[in-house]
Amino acid sequence: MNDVLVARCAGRGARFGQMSVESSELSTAHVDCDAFYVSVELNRRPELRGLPVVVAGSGPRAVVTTASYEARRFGVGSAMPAARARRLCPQAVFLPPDGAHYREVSQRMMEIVRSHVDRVEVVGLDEAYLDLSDLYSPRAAMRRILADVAAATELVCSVGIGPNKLVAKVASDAEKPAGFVVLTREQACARFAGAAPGLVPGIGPKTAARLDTMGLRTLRDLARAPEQLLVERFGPNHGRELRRRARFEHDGEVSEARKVVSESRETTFDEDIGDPARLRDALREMAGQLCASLAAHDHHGRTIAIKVRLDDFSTVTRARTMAAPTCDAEQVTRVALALLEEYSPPQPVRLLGVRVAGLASRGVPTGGKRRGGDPAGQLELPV
Ligand code: TTP
Ligand code: MG
Repeated sequence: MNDVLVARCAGRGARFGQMSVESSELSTAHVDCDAFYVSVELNRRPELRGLPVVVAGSGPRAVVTTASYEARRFGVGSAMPAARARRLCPQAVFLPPDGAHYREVSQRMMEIVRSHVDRVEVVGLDEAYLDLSDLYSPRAAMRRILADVAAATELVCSVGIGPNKLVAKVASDAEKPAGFVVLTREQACARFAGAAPGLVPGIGPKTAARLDTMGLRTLRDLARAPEQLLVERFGPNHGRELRRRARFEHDGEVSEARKVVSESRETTFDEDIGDPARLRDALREMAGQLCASLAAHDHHGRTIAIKVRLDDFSTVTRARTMAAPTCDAEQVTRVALALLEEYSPPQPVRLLGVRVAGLASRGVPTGGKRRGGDPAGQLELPV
């Protein structure tokens, strides 16, 4: 306990005049560690500080989990094949991932956050939403939390504070590393008006591409688009939701445990594919990306499924349930390939997808999605 906690005001509003305005406008924070895996590694290998450091597996299909900001300057980034990262930055120090250790550090971090704030929604190993609405001074509380996290774990985090989760999420990403960005909804609209719609979680690349063809290239364009137009193109729910998101309107609560049911990746090919080898390659790649994302969220699922849409649009799914939950790329790939072989598509394939369902997390509650939306895939509950 500390003085921020002690300073909570029960009947917020009446007594604290100015404070009540601040509290109601700044009810939500999003906190996300900077270069999480790398930062954890550097804490036990301080001699590597300041160097380009990449955490990646070692097999031929290994991908980068994360890169230090020094390595990012060379263009190295998450989910990139490790071989490409080595070409871009040969001088980087490559370290193998140590998931168990990252989970342990994550738990320590979240315990500290929870010691300050009652309602915390953990949405990944290194990120969480915090309900600040009971706090006397949200900014001071967040500074204190950051200091306590740094003291206990040596981790540096970026923070966004706003009136809802959407503003908080985008704000925390806006000035990484060590960002501390506080925005009202109106300020968020103004600040990100010129950004592409895909900046906002929940607007994925396919939607962004469709918006682009409609001439809606910025959040400002989207926020000002006639609702009727969006409803016609995207249907009533999605159409209205897009416009709301572009206006940074969001009423999702910070909830302590949300159930994310499944996560998937799927691709519609530019041309239908009949060649089994090409289908296998595509499936391998998607399974790798999916598992990287599952691992990043500490999500493990028992059911592995594939989806195949043929050239006549008929669609089949095939699934298999494992004895234990997994996010292991090798296992998911092996099962997905076996399911594909068993089905053996009788016609050229238009769309291929892979899904891991029955998700749960080890150590931290299940939660939401990655920054900037869920780039290639579908996560069942957005933000
Ligand atoms: P992020 O918070 O997305 O990334 P980061 O913490 O490395 O960098 P920053 O927030 O400063 O931009 O993800 C948290 C961890 O999840 C990351 O350190 C490694 C893991 N991860 C993967 O394993 N694969 C991925 O594709 C991504 C994006 C992250
Ligand atoms: Mg992070």
